[in-house]
Amino acid sequence: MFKKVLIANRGEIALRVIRTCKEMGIKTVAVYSKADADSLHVRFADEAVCIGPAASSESYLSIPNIISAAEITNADAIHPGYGFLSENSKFSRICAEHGIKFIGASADQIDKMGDKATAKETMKEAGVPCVPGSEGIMATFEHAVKTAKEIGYPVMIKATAGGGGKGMRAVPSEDHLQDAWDSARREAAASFGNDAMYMEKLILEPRHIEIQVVGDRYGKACHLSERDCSIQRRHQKLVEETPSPFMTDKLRKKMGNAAVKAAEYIAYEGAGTVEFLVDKDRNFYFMEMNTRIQVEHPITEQVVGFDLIREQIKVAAGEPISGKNYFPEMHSIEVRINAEDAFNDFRPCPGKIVSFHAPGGHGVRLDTHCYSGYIIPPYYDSMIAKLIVTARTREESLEKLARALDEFIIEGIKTTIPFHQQLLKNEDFRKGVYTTKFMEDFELVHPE
Ligand code: MV4
Repeated sequence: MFKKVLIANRGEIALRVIRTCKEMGIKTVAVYSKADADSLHVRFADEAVCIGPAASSESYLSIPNIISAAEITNADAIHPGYGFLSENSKFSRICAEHGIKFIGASADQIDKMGDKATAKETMKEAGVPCVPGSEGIMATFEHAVKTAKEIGYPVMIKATAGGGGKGMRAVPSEDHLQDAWDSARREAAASFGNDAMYMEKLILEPRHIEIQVVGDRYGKACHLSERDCSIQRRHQKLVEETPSPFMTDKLRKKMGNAAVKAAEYIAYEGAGTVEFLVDKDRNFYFMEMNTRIQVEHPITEQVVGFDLIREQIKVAAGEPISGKNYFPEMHSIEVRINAEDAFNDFRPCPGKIVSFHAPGGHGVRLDTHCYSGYIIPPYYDSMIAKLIVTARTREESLEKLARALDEFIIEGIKTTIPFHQQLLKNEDFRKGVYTTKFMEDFELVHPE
């Protein structure tokens, strides 16, 4: 087992990893930017190294600075958390070259899944259901016209370097194809320096349902059931829950088996997530595979009863997995509390938290790095807490969530708590009837 793990991240996930390391008797090293000197991850780690100025590009994204910090402190592994360098194949490779275990996917696996057209072709080979579409990249506009004719409109063109919605266009008919093609390529070139495109049949009003998987270095993988992440706004998830209100036992088995097949086909090592689109008839299609621990992992931990960070560390250290799949026995829901003004287009609101009181009680978990007096810096993302509630049924979870949101006090900045309180009153949400289109139609009432 590792003796010392460096956490190449900040905020709640850095704290989350430190907590598990402590429980496992592993020493921890925090890294921090000048803007994060007063952060709790710095305080709770055994050692802390300043790795640069506030800008992420010169601190949390600086590979030389982080590798130096690991070498100076003699860390034998690095946990990258989510975001930042967690899916950076160059970083994974450099860690390996320095004899530091990267607690995440290998460089090859990151590259394979990071290029979406390659990922899709790989999954087709593995026998995982995929949306009908082009075979790999379309080199020319003429090729796109021909492919769209074959699969039938509406279609979607997607940047192979994309993900998170950038370089992606829904195309209702042929007369829109030229504009969509030009603008998607321009956006992809500007965002990723890669304008290669592939095409799929457009799935109307899909649900986003993902399967958590864990694989070991002996080629074995298992799944830990699903998370429904359909409540999103501009590709930012707002709420996640498990089980999905749309799930059936039969579909869970099918999707779980497909996700395990996906992971085993690429000999996936570590914790990963296979994302699917699910249509109204419960057909499911591979969308992307995330080769990192995700923000919403706690709801899975709550319903299957184990610590996913511990699993990541164990498989990274070479332990085999049990090979058993896990099915939820409880219901868990997470809401992301962001420092944003929900009534002003979710505009970020960094600043000082004057007063902070965390909700608690039975079935309530709060993953956060915030406290009274903490100043949220403007340089990083605006998520400040994850409120996770768990109960025997969805109805009880919703009751608990309303109660926990009511006792959550954050003063000094605007947060998305009022948004979540209104969401909980929405009839469709309460019934569990929602798709990825939900937020487009949701009308927030401005408080007077
Ligand atoms: C789609 C789709 C409909 N049909 N693909 C959005 C992010 C990127 N990872 C894939 N996405 C989508 N791909 C086909 N063939 C609809 C979306 C989509 C979406 C997916 C999941 C969650 C929210 C979404 C919001 C808009 C569009």
